[in-house]
Amino acid sequence: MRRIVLASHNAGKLKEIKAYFAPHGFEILFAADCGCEDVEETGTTFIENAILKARAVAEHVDGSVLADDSGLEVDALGGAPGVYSARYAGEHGNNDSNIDKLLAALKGVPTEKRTARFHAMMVLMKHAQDPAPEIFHGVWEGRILEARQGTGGFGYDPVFFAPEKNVSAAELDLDEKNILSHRGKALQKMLTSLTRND
Ligand code: ITT
Repeated sequence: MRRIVLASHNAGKLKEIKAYFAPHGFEILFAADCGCEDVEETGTTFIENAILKARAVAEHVDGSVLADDSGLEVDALGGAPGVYSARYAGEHGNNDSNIDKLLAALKGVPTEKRTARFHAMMVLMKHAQDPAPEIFHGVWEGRILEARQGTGGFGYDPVFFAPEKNVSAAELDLDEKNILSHRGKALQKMLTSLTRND
C-alpha cells in the first residue's frame, strides 16, 4: 500500500481522490488529520497555489504530498472566478453564496455564451525541497446552468452542466464524475506516471 498525503482541507476533493485511488492500492491521507494548517493561497495561478500548498504540508510530513488547486473559468466573466473560486463571494468555502454570486453575474447571459471549464492542477512533491515536483493538469468543459440542479458533489457542481451526460455535475455519482471531471483526468495522468515503473 503506497501512502500519499493530500495537502487539502476540502472534504469533497478528498472523497473523490480517495475513491479514484482505492482500487489501485494507494492510501490517501488528509493533511487536516496530520495537524497541518491551511496555507494562504497568495498565487494568481493554479500552479502557484498548488505548489504553495504541497510545499507547506511536505515540510511537516514524511513521504509524498499531493496538492490540488482547482477552480472554474467562466468565459463570459473573463475567466472568473478562477483561482478565487473557493472565496468568490468573500467567505472561503461558502458554496451557496459562491453559486448565488455566479448566477447573478451571469443573469441574462444566453445559453451559448455560458461556456465554462473546471481546471484541476495537481502537484506531487516527493519532499519539501523537491526541485522537480510532478504536475498533472485536467480540464472539464461545460457551461453554467441558470439554476441549481442536483444535490451531489461539492462546490459549483449543481450549476455546472456536463454535456457528456446532459446533467449537472451534482447529478452524477462519484464514479461517473471521476471519469469525466478535471480532477479525474489529472488523476488518470498521475496514476499512469506512478505505475509506469511497477
Ligand atoms: P484546499 O485548498 O484546502 O484544497 P479549497 O476548496 O480551498 O481546498 P481551491 O483553493 O483549489 O480549494 O479552490 C477550489 C474551489 O473550486 C472549490 O472550493 C470549489 O468551489 C471549486 N471546485 C473545484 N473543483 C470542483 C469540483 O469538482 N466541483 C465543484 N466545484 C469545484
